[in-house]
Amino acid sequence: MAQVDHSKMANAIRALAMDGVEKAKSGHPGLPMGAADVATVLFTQFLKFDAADPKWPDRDRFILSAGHGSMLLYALLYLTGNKEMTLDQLKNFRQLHSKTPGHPENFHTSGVETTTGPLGQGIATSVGFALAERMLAAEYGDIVDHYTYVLCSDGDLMEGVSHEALAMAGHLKLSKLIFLYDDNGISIDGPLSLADSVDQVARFKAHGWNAVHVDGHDQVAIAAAIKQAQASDRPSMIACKTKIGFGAPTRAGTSKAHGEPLGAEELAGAKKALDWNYGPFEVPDDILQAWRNVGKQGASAHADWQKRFDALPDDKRSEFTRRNDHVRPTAMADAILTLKKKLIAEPQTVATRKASELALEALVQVVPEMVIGSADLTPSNNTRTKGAIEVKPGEFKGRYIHYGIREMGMAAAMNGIALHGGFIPAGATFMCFTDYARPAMRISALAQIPVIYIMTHDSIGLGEDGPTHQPVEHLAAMRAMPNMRVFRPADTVETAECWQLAMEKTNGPTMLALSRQNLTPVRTTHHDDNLCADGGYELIAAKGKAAVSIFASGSEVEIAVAAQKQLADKGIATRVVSVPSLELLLEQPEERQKAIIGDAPIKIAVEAAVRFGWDAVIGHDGTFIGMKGFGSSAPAKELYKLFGITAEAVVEAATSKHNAA
Ligand SMILES: Cc1ncc(C[n+]2csc(CCOP(=O)(O)OP(=O)(O)O)c2C)c(N)n1
Ligand SMILES: [Mg+2]
Repeated sequence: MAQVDHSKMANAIRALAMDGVEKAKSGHPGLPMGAADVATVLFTQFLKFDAADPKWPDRDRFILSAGHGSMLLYALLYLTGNKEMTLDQLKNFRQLHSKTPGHPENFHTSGVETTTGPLGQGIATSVGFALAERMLAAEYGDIVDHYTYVLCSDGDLMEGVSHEALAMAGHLKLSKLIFLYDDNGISIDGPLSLADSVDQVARFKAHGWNAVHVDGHDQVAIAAAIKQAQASDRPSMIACKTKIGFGAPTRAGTSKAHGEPLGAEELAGAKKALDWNYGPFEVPDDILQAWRNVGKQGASAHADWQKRFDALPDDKRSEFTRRNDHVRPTAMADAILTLKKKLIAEPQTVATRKASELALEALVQVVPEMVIGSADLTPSNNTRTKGAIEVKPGEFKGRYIHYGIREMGMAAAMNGIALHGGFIPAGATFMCFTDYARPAMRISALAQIPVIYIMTHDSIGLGEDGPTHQPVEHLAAMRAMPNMRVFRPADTVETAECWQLAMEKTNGPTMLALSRQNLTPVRTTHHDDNLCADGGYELIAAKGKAAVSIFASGSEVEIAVAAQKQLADKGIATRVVSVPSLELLLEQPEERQKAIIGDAPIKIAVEAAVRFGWDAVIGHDGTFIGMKGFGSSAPAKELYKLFGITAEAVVEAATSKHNAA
């Protein structure tokens, strides 16, 4: 078979990217044109993959961190023969229902490893991919042995999260992580010199990486650098000096090439300069065939792998598959049930962060794929189970991760760990610092990644650390995020139930909002059913027809319970509805919601947070007892008094409304 020249293969990417963006009348031709040589070297000479099976567990991962360059990835998927990525898909770039959205989406397009677009996310997520690979290899040996390659841009490296990602990867010695940096010196506003003068190679080296410069259009130099990177005992960064929009006669090397169609004249000029004499979306047979062969190159490695995999003992093989497919162990439900019975038999007045630790102790016994960690708040988050072993630099047998004070880096790494497959990541910090983790939490939600966020110190109830640490708007903010499940359990039993629901949600993330302060058990009788599963349930029924319904979550449920007793003593029929997940309750079918919310004329919600969202349950005319502004520094009990979040306040509100009726 005749060899096809490297430059022709690279130009096929350039041409498809130009044509795709032109037809869509929007998109980013500059990166695919500039990085085409780098991508061609990587895909033709190094990337281990089999286009016939984009989900082969031991494939090398390729992450396009600079998601705006999506046409590069789509062109590669098409050229190498990914079945779903037809030429029609390229022609429908950025159109409704196409497999070629503006930025790559893993849950939508086969062959896309993670959702990118917000700069910095891809590189931070890649740390989790590379870490998961090493951790899984530590368990399964040579059936897990692949690289994680990342194509990143100036923007990726300017984003703050890049610092967290680099530091983590360098510290852990993730030697199979290789960054190809599209070092084109251009961003949207113009030359990088407008806003940046970092020596990236020196910076990576300072983080413990192996880092070099190469000419990003010299295929031999690129290949040599990748070879060297593969052999390194540290993660590697290859700064590939490229020209953005390579080939475009007037726009190459300028920000004009970054994010708009070239236009007919410039496009024709580029094709001429590249000696590409073909019509829109046309790739000559010999070039296409050469690319298709690249897509098949990995088939023999895949077959070898399959043999090794098939030779594993049955139980090891089925366990690998179960974990890879995000199927939860059958023993999990029983473990939670046993724990619930024990918690009823021996009630404990503890903080829900402690209750979460009890649930974790039970879960880690039966769910070996749990990877737990904290952003340097291990003793406060109660995340470390007995006998947990930490992951150390170059040593990946442990399952506890000290993420350092890197909330967004942690969240993004967890996305990568979950997307890689084989693990369920759960990570913790103070709930107030969801603000720091939020951009990656949003990717978890959008990209349907099963990550569990353990967020402790969930209100003014944390007390003395004061308003900088006391979340007030964070519950509302997280509830507003589509596909982010928020649970705020009220006691040990609810915490166990919410943990079970978090573990069972495999199409998106869960956040557990947990108290610092001790809470009185509100669940005193055992139920086999998971009462938190509908988001809310009647905890205490009214004697007779209810005049008052009190709704509460987490630490305020005990306040609702105390108020109910006082109101009942006054002869005002009152019920309590515990609402561990407001948004899950509001997702129930209308009839179910009605049954849970009930029709008591007086509705009161109690939550040590802002009202936002609660009107859907209590109505505009409902009473909300909670926070209107930031908290304060003092012991928790005094703060609850100061802000009027007390049983007495609930009783007074209910009584005055009842008397006025
Ligand atoms: C977090 C974030 N901020 C802003 C943007 C908008 N944006 C898209 S690309 C880009 C910068 C382009 O520069 P570079 O990353 O070097 O890409 P190149 O132009 O070289 O392809 C910006 C600001 C974004 N996608 N993500
Ligand atoms: Mg750039």
